[in-house]
Amino acid sequence: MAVERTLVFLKPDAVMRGLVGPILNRLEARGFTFVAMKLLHVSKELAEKHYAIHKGKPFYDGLVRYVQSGPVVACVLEGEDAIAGCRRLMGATDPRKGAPGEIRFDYAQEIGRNLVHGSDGPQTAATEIALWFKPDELVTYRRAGHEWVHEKA
Ligand code: D4T
Repeated sequence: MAVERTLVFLKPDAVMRGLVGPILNRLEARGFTFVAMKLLHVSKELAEKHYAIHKGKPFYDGLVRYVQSGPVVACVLEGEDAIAGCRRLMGATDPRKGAPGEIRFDYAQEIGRNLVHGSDGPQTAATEIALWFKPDELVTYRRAGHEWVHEKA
């Protein structure tokens, strides 16, 4: 299984509702490593670039407004199968269609307020990491206890 990096950001509802700690804890507790993290207001330009694939869809304008409606916490996480692994922790895009144990099901109720974003593939992850972070904002290190998460460390 490949070691991957993925772009995760906690949307304004996560920050405004005081859910940053609980959500980041789910990702951290599974054993993924934070390679970068920052709190920011998303500019219109960043919002439009990030969601360019959805331009023209009925939910696009609301989505671009939502992501700019308060601070977000953006992170890069690293680990084996981190892209799919983080998305599985987040759960169904529509919280109502998820299941208990998924971040979005446990803490959210609506697709337009679904708390968290995670890259959906290796190419998207590379593009999104480059869009959100400068290379010198990425910090490489090995978490203590790596061998207690990975048998072949
Ligand atoms: P993100 O990109 O936020 O991690 O979500 P997903 O990867 O799980 O889902 P997506 O790209 O299909 O949707 C992006 C974003 O748009 C919102 N959305 C989506 C919405 O508000 N209404 C909708 O009908 C859809 C399909 C939620 C996530």
